[in-house]
Amino acid sequence: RELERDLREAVADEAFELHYQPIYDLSVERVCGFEALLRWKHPKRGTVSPAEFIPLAEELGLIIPLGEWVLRAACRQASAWPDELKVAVNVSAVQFTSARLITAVREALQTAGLPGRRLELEITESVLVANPGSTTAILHSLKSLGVRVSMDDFGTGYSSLSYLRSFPFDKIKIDQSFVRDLNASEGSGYIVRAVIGLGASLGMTTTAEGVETPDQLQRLRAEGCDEVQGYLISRPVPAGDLPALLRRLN
Ligand code: G
Ligand code: G
Ligand code: MN
Ligand code: NA
Repeated sequence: RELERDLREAVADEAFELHYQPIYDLSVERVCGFEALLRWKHPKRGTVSPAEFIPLAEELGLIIPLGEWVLRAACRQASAWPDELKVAVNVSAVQFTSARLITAVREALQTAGLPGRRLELEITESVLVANPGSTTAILHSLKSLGVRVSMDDFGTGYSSLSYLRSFPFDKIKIDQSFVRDLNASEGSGYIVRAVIGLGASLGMTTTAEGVETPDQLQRLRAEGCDEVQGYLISRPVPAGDLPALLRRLN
């Protein structure tokens, strides 16, 4: 397939770019970090979404070099930001269980001179479902590097509650589907409230994703959510736009 050949070439040429979406801390009303979101600048198709090419990269075994490129690029770019800003990187299932993960994270931090506490790794529930046995050891190895770990897209997978109890997550990212319905459906409001309460009880930070309207933001504030992320604050932007974005938001 054509896309397959192009992706192999793109990984070899590192023809990717990271965009960054701010994560906003409601307790201090400031940006506390950015989530790195991968973009492929395809010569003919334009920008291709990771939702399309990550599954293909996993299938072709390209996710390891690609994921390591993301880690290196994110750590290098974050090392130029003010010290209070963290960078969050998404880790796919295949990358999470690869034998190289811990080494790759350690090397990316070292090469960039970035302290581990400034890196957050986002892992989805589906990753845990696929590898419950090895997960605890991997998470502890990451945490021994000072890195924080977040459960991404919380509420969309399976066995969420037992996973929260069993695994040492620092943060819960409430899936955008619950935030979208926050003011339209009573049920979503109850779920968001329950997850924020659960996070607080377990000593985990809660971040609401996909915040698009002032009403949603107001509700999340009222419920005591720690952090928000979404188009209302900002869409993901190229690294060069971050200084102006920080001036506008902080
Ligand atoms: O940025 P966007 O909304 O297009 O992202 C689509 C999906 O791709 C999301 O699920 C997001 O988590 C995932 N994604 C974005 N960047 C990366 C990345 O660097 N690595 C992995 N594994 N997934 C990513
Ligand atoms: O799976 P993950 O949560 O990592 O994916 C983040 C995805 O959500 C990215 O593709 C990002 O572009 C997208 N996103 C971020 N903020 C919003 C938002 O406010 N609304 C919508 N619809 N998507 C968003
Ligand atoms: Mn994410
Ligand atoms: Na998410």
